[in-house]
Amino acid sequence: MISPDHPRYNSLILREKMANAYQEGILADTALIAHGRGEAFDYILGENTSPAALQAIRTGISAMLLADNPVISVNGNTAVLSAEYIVELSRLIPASIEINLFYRTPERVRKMEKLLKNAGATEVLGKGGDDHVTIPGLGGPRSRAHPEGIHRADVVLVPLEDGDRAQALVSSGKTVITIDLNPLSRTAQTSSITIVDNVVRTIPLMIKEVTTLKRYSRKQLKEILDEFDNAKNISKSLNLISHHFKQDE
Ligand code: PTJ
Repeated sequence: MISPDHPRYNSLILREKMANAYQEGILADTALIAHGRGEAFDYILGENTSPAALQAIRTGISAMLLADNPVISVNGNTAVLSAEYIVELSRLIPASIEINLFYRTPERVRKMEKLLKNAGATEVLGKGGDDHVTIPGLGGPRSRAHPEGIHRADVVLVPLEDGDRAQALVSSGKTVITIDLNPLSRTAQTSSITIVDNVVRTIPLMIKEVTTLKRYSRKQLKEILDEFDNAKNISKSLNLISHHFKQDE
């Protein structure tokens, strides 16, 4: 039992959630390693959503609202940490939800589907062989795409993605929005819009932003997209990190 008085209470609760989900077979063992790497970056980013991340969130939502076929690609970590918020975001945009696993097993897919349905999802793509189209330039299970989902999508939100897949999605002409605490990861560097923030903070903020931006015209949303420079935005997060290490100067 973790005491709410513990100074690292929120972080410990998330760890417990991840460890339990691993015990239940929802997560691969390496998911815990990925989570730990995320924790380390979050720590040096100050465990806050930065102004740069807020701008990327605003841009990402503009892209999703302008899209013809937006899709949210969900892996184990994202589902365990944010299932209810993912479902809410997909309902508000509206966007399809598609399961895509790096360490794919039929059992994990079934458990992920159950988790997402329990969180309120009515339709979940990417299960039981329905995702039979291959993303060009990518091998293995993560190359799978549903014909009406990721295959057809013009904008894909891929939280905590693997670099090869982000690259392959960009190369196939899609706008790729990622959420990744590591601004140096290949995913962060290759995506179209990189939100350097913790998925647990980002998705609720994205939901808030949808409510605001739904009142905007397509022209205004396009202006937000046009003003955005992903490389510059990532540099702002890197500056934040270097500032953290120079705090005694
Ligand atoms: O469920 P599966 O089988 O699809 O596997 C999912 C993981 C995440 C295990 C798999 O995609 C993987 O190995 O990912 P990587 O290559 O370790 O990348 C994960 C990235 O997400 C790293 O750059 C982490 O810094 C980042 N990250 C970890 N936790 C969070 C995060 N970014 C945002 N929010 C987090 N909570």
